[in-house]
Amino acid sequence: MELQEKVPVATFTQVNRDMFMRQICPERRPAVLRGVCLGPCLENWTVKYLGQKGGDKEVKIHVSAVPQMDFLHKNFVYKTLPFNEFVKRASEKQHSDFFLCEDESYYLRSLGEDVRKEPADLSKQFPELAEDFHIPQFFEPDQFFSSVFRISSCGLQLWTHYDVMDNLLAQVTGRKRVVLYSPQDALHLYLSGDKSEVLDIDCPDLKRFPDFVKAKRYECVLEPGDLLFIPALWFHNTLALQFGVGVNVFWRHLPADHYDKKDPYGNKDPVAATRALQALERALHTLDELPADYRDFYGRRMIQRIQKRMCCDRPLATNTREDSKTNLSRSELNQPEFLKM
Ligand SMILES: O=C(O)CCC(=O)C(=O)O
Repeated sequence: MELQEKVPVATFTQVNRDMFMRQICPERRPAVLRGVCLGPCLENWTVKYLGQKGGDKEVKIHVSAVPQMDFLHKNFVYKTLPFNEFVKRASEKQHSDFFLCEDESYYLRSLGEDVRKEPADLSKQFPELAEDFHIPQFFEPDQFFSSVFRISSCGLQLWTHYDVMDNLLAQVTGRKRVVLYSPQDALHLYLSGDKSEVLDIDCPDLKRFPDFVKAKRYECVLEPGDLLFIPALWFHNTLALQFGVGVNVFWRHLPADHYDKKDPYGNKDPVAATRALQALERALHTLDELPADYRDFYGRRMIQRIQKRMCCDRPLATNTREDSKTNLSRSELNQPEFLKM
């Protein structure tokens, strides 16, 4: 059986703004940054302290009976709890108060005040805790988009997805495994919107997802105090090895007008990409005017056109090995999965 290629994520120490801007960010590859000052949160953020300072502010959380959250079959429910009660429950394995079962798993992705309009901002939703967390100044203040609490029960696994902004994921307490896939492996991940349908990345169903083995698996384990740079469009899947508290900071690395203005989560595709995808849908709809064999033939010509354009239009700072992957082989081109995309 073909095995998935595995690569450790590069680790950097003593990173300052200059090094990040010159050496790390332009590479457009994930990187673990060790030893960056994150402030007193590293010592302070015990369960008790988080509960005291975060108080009983209501938070909307994901709760599931099993630790692997499945967005396809929605095996989780959204519930609301006071923040202090949520942190207590997320930190314990067995619960005396629960929604689904005694050993249910919890996950918080904090939201803005007006969930539909405002991105999450720790300094607004949790001002006292925000004082403890020093956002690394690796981008200009006007590029800042959001700061988001990521608090998970031990064992909680979040599905593989991408975001459209650059991201620093700070692991404040607890250890977390993160697996990442390059945007250039998008065709091997069986996407449904911004998420991969391959839920069990450690034991994938290769009958359903035979091309998944072709995706190169980048992996790291974040320790408390580590930052993970997740460049925009890189797919990531997280697994909390312990109860853990993280904060991720998104910033706009493209000019502001590329981003959808109504996007509190930072995961709507850039406006030009949305327009292009809509145009593709219209083009496919137009092909429906033709008989099946003509649709197939002109569909293939369209694929070829896109493929030629992609080969001339290579992303900056990718190595030749990865570049060779963007050139789809003839057999990949003939696969129905590709035709469906
Ligand atoms: O840390 C997590 O649980 C998920 C992080 C994530 O999805 C992100 O930073 O975009």
